[in-house]
Amino acid sequence: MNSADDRRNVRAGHRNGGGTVTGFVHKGHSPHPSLDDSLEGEIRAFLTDEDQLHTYDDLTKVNPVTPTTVLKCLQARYRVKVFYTHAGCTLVALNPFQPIPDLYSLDVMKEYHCASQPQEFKPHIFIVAEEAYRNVQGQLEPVNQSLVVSGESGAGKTWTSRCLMKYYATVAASSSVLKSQDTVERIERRVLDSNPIMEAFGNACTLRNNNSSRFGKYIQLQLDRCQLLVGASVQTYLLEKTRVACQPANERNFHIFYQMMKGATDEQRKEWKMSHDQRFVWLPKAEKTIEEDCFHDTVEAMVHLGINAEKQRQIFKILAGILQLGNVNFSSSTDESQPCNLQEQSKDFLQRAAELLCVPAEELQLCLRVRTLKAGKQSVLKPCSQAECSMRRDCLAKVIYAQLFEWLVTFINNSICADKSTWCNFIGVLDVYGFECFQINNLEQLCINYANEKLQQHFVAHYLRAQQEEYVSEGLQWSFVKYQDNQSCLDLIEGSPVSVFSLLNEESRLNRASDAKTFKVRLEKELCDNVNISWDKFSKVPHFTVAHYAGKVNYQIQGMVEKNKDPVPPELISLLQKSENALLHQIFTDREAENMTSKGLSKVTVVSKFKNSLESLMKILHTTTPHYTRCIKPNPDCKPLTFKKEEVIMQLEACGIVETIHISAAGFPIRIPFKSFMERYGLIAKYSGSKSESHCVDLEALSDDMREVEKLVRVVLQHQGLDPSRCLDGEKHNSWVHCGRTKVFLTQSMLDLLEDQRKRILSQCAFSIQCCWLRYQ
Ligand code: AOV
Ligand code: MG
Repeated sequence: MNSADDRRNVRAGHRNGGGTVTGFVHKGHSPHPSLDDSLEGEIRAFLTDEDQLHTYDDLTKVNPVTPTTVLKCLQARYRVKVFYTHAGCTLVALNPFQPIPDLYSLDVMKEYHCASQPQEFKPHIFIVAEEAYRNVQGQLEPVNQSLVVSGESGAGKTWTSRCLMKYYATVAASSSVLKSQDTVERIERRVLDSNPIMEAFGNACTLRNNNSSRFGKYIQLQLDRCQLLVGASVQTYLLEKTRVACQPANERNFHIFYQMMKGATDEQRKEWKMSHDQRFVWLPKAEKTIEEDCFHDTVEAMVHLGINAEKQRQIFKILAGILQLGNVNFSSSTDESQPCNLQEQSKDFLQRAAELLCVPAEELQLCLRVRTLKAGKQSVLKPCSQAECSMRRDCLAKVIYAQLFEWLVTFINNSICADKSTWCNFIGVLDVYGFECFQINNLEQLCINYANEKLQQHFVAHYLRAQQEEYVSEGLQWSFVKYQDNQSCLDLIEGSPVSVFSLLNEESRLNRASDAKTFKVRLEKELCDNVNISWDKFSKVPHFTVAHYAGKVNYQIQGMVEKNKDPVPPELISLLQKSENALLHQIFTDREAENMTSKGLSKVTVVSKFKNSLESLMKILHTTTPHYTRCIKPNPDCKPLTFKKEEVIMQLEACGIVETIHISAAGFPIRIPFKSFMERYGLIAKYSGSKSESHCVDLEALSDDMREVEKLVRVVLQHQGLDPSRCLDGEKHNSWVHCGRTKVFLTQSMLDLLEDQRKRILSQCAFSIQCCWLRYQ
């Protein structure tokens, strides 16, 4: 593996956009390049230097920054197996689609963690991790951090989040794990073990990713005063539960079912009524071959988290019951007044499902075939059609699975969450399902893409817009970089008074037989002004097309309203409440479950619930300092080390990476209020020993005044033999520092310079005091 030296930047120069947007990272003494090196050196004729492309660690240094040059640079790096590249404030991570030996080893973690300046090392996800970790303590006050990992499906978000969690479980471990490979302490172990469980239950093989997350996740790693990891809490977002009962062509059900099928002992197989050759309708095989030998790991993780053997038995029996349910089919009834019957070959499956779910078989059958209508105090029984019966069967499976997943998340939280009194800050890691565009897209994709749209907006709002607006309000001369604002797309999806969501909710509330055509007509009529929506007039299937920031997606309207209502027949809930499986009984007797019946859900639709949960997430994100990692999927087929330009350029353009680089390259990533600036660096003016007139600043007399700050900055620059008129000028994009109205804006290089000088003065002072002391003695 590379040595530490090997990992250092090959190219001299500093990472310009490396700081955080708010707050700043303290850095120790660092040799800085001369001004001429770092400014002129960067304005190299980029395209004539093609054989050096792979050495550019930061895309902000590429010149000129265009989608093509950025693409070429990334491609050159990918070719030499360099997968991480800075893009100003963002880290770009290219998916190698094959394990890279030692890239994430303990030694590498140690190097990044122990480095006085990790930023000087080669770009790596551990730099982002370490930066956030150091930022938590903050120079001025502790700040919670968020690591936002984004990218399309299969780009590497979940992989990256796992790396981040492993990093913290190692460097912030309460024991000295850095010294030994073998164990991670209990809490760290448990936090990490939440991953395989949640992935087993919440991930599945899709056309785009063999291990696709079918839920969103925000995990907060809780740190105590000493920055040690003391616990964590997980918030999950909208599990794609439809998958349990309906898998898109060539996709699979959730991993856990396959793990059980493969990993069960003979005894378990007997208990779960699952023979080797049993075929389950809900367990389609995907074309791709997938490793599913993880049953043992999942169980082991469950044990670590405290899910005892009895609870595990209950969980697996429920899952086995769901599989049996999938093989239950109904024959069509000739007489409308009679419920349709179970198909002959389904009887055994229903019997077994009932046994595994511990509910009376007769009652289960009745629930699936007959609807109970309440008219006042009277109940009327109405037979269900064949289609209704199947819908009720699917609904039963979905509601059980979704509730089981919720229960697991709550259990995990109880097991890993630290007492509030023991932790004071957190680092949050966000890993949501990536942007998706299939041939047929449903409400699930609309929600997933909406979540990605929200994150993009957070990025744009927080970073791009905030940065530009702050320049303006602070009086910096700044030529605006145009960026794509996705507000109009969000307005289309979630806005008020009229949007796709509002119309969908209205349709759901009307409670009439859902008709795709009427919904389409309403959409067309009410949203015709929005440029982000369109319709193909000649298409036979009712659909609408949304122009997302990441591309256009066609959504099928059929079934959307019903999915949004997500009704659960109350008979099913009462049946499950009677279950003798203690776990099933418990999860359906909780108060939450009461809201699940059709009555309760008329108030809370799927999209309203999702919108609310995303809004609370956004609120949390806004209170933290964000760090963005953009995962890029270099080819659509998940082939190792294959770089398809068209695929990558689309992703770069979609996420506005070029605009980001422009702003970061030209900008001042570090901003410090005058007062804090003088408090920290005022001593430089006093002790720098420069003969320059401007250094005669009376420390006592310093106020939060721009002129004083400017004077100080001049002293620092002059002391370095640099020309202040060149470096201190907001109008020039290559200046190092600018004084705004209330804050000083700095490049990373300027911050290094200041820190460097401050440190030197402090050590000189310490030395003088020591001499005095010795003389005195
Ligand atoms: P995703 O989370 O972004 O998609 P994953 O993190 O699951 O994507 O990555 C997809 C696959 O790419 C993984 O299963 C790995 O095989 C491989 N991979 C990703 N990053 C790396 C890496 N750094 N080194 C080696 N292999 C990697 V989705 O969850 O579908 O949006 O909903
Ligand atoms: Mg994922």
